[in-house]
Amino acid sequence: MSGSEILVACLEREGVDTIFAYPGGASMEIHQALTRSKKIRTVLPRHEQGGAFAAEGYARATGRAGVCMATSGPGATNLVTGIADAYMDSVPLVAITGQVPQAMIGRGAFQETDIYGMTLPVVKHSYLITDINDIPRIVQEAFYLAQTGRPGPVLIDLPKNVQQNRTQPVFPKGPWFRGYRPDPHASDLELNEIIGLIEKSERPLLYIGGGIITGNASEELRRFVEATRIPVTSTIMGCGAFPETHPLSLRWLGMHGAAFANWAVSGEFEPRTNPSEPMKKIAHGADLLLAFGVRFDDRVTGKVDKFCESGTIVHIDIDPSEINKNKPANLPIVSDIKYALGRLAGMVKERPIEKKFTAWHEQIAAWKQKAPFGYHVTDEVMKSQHMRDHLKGKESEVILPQMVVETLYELTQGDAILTTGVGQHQMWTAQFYKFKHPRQLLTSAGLGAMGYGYPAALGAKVACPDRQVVDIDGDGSFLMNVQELATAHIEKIAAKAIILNNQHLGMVMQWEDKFYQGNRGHTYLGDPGQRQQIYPDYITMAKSFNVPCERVMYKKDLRAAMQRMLDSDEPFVLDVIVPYTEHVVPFIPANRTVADMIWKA
Ligand SMILES: Cc1ncc(C[n+]2csc(CCOP(=O)(O)OP(=O)(O)O)c2C)c(N)n1
Ligand SMILES: [Mg+2]
Repeated sequence: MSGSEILVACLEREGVDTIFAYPGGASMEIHQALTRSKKIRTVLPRHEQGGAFAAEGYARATGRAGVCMATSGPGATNLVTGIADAYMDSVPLVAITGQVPQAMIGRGAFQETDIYGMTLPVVKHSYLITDINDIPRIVQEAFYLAQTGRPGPVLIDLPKNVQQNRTQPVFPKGPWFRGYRPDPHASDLELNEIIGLIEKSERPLLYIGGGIITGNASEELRRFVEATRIPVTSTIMGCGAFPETHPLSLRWLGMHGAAFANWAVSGEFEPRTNPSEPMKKIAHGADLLLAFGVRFDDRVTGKVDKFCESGTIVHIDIDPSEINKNKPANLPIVSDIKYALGRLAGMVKERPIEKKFTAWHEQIAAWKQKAPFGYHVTDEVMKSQHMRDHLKGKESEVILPQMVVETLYELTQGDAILTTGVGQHQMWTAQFYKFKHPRQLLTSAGLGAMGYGYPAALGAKVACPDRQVVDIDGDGSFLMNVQELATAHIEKIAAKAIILNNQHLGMVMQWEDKFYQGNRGHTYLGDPGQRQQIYPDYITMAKSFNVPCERVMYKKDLRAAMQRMLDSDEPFVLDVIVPYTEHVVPFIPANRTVADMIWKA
């Protein structure tokens, strides 16, 4: 067999059913072998970045490694953003790149790039294969590493001569690495310590993240929560790990998270406008923070030393390098979270927690009442250029972006898989859709990569063809990978896209309004000479891809148009025109505290 055929046989042995691959001189040998595979569907994205994001969408929706492939040089570098994204959000991804023949490496050969070196800081592991006999072992290791422990991206760089060499492959039994223990278990001593802390606590709170989802620990978490009555807030990565419709859910926290979740962590303070004023506490936050499968990201913590300043912190993570990285923990535990939560749930069932935390639950209920996620048509919207340009005489028909997400939530009964781009629309998606299950919100959280939404939706739809998969996107983000409409149409992947089209790079514009007196620094996406026009025209653009698209400007048309989109068994774009004047609230400015939170809608 040739090296390429061996590679494809190895992918089949790993159970790969789909690969997102864009060919070129250094990888076409592998494409030739893929044409002969009966088990693997090769999807041709229209840009390697789209392929990498699609593979990630597949992986996030299923938990199984997504696979993407590109040729050497520019093909490989086009994968880098996707690889970095998978690294930041711990997504299992196997990225395969063709490389120039070994004899040409280091000679500045045509389309030679040191992709191994270039991706070193953003991979869990990487390989440059130099011997055809290593292919079976390396592919097996790559999948094992990508999918076990804390998942992440693994790169395999395969020179063309190795693809062309021939040998009789020997497939090894199982991967084994000295020192790699992907399944650490907390001791009973440590877990008992947690139970002791809960017994002593008056205001315990769970702060959970993507680790619960990648660790498949949602069921164990629910058992633990229902046995202890400890309220739960999550990161954006953790949305759906615990049902957001559950009475003990505090939705998600952080820069644009729920005010009540942020207060529950750090306490409620008198609002201040100047960060040099002292912080005056109104109500206590958590005295015990159970940080499970989280990494104290700055978008969650704000000024990190003020984050849960007066609480005891228990931090459980599978990755020892997360412990004490951003925030010191009083009780750090390295463990698989599924094991730890399952064991904890068992322990509290045998020896129930005596505390009822009644006062704490009442405080949280009051906070929820005081500051729910909300919006209304403000004066600013009424007086905006948007109204003059598009809604003159029909002002009451204006569609706010939040309404669109709420309508989608109703029409899909909260059961769709959603992807997003990056920006305001991403935050509103997370705020106004309540996620009931893990793997329902697929979003570029850590890297914040615009252009993620639609290709990720394609990957998720390929993996879950019977689910409704909807990308809620921004006009800026959607345009960054708009070419994937071709992939959707040609491959018959019926992923839907809703563009919350505000004609602006809305999130940057929000910061301009807050911190730069509204001075626009290249954040307008429309045609300045013709502001009444919607630019670019997604209807004609989608038409050229043979993808149906409707534009919605008036509230009265929204629901029916969205239903048509949902009912379609083809890809579909819904271009919803919304005002640019909306700001995402709550908002804790970067590196500030809960006392600086703007939360009134
Ligand atoms: C690839 C990339 N480039 C730049 C940014 C910086 N950025 C963050 S949000 C944003 C605006 C996004 O605009 P849009 O997609 O229209 O979403 P909106 O905020 O308007 O909802 C920008 C430019 C980014 N996150 N990713
Ligand atoms: Mg926008």
